Amino acid sequence: MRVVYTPAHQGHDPVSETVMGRETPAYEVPERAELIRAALVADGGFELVGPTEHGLDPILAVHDPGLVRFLEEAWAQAEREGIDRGAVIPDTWAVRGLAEGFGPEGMRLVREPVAIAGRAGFWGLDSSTPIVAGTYVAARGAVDTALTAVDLVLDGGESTVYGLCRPPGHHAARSMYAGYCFLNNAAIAAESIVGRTGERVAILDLDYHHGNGTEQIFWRRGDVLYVSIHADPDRQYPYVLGRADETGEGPGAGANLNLPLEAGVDDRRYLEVLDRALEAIAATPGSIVVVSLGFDTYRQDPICDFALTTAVYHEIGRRVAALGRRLVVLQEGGYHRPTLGENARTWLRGVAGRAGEPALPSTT
Ligand code: SP5
Ligand code: ZN
Repeated sequence: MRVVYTPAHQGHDPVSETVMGRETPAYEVPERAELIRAALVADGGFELVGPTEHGLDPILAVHDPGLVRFLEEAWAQAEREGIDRGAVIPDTWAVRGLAEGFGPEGMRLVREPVAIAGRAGFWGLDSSTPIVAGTYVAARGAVDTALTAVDLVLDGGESTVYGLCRPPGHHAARSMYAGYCFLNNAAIAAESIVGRTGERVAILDLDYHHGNGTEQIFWRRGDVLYVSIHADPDRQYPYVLGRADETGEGPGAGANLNLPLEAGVDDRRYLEVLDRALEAIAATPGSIVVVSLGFDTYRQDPICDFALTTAVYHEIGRRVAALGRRLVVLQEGGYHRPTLGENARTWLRGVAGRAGEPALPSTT
């Protein structure tokens, strides 16, 4: 199986993030992708390839040019302003209440601030998504990784390709970075597949958190089905979206399926809900599924509360592959570093067992 990987992610190396006002060591760190890469290389059944550059057009098909310009400029501006720490983390956000009461003028008055602290709070959602010197180059590398995985599936005849994207993407909305995500790799990949094939595409989001960015980007779109299994936002990030009654609007009505879950979800419960998600996908036309894959559903994840085991990832991969569709699998979250490599390897081995999939050399 082909794995798309680039060392460009290493430049996004935040030391800390701010959680409820407290500075804590960053969870989303370069070691994550390196551990996954090492586990797949050691397995012997995976072939690493570098991404090709796809430029800005596929990004601007999904994101506001203002967000992209901000991400590109942020670090240099922070340095010019003499920021005395290694990361941009805002403390003032452009929240809903600012524009309230001005009438239709409101959103024109609330314009992009000038200072870096203000700009970061205007484009960002939260205090746990630091921007550092290498963030923009890393985020662009993750998008190229996703788009190269798409190329290998559409033009390269591969039935499954894994894009080892880092930073992750599913919290990034059209004009907002959030939740360790800057550009929405899965949304950009799905949009590109729709544009190139004219087919409907399904996105299956298996990260522990709801992919609010992906949901928003395709909310009014009937050609992209978004299906997500995640922690109930009543108790977990992103708190404001991810409820079961969010089903899409306009042409997208019925093309959004949220499956929010309680704490403590175990293997059995998860597989039961996964089957519902897979039924929804099977009922929708199309031959390609983009998987937003997170391992923060693992029982020992430091910031999450599901109880999945390593073994179930093989079964999840197997059931997703049993859809019989081509798969563009893109890495999202997962923060328990000691098991990250093995969990990813196990999931992808679950896929690789299917009929028609080129067999991987067996492990001894
Ligand atoms: C891609 C992805 O998985 N992003 C997740 C972003 C979560 N950010 C919020 C961090 C808040 C952590 N709360 C910690 C609670 C520990 N008990
Ligand atoms: Zn997550």
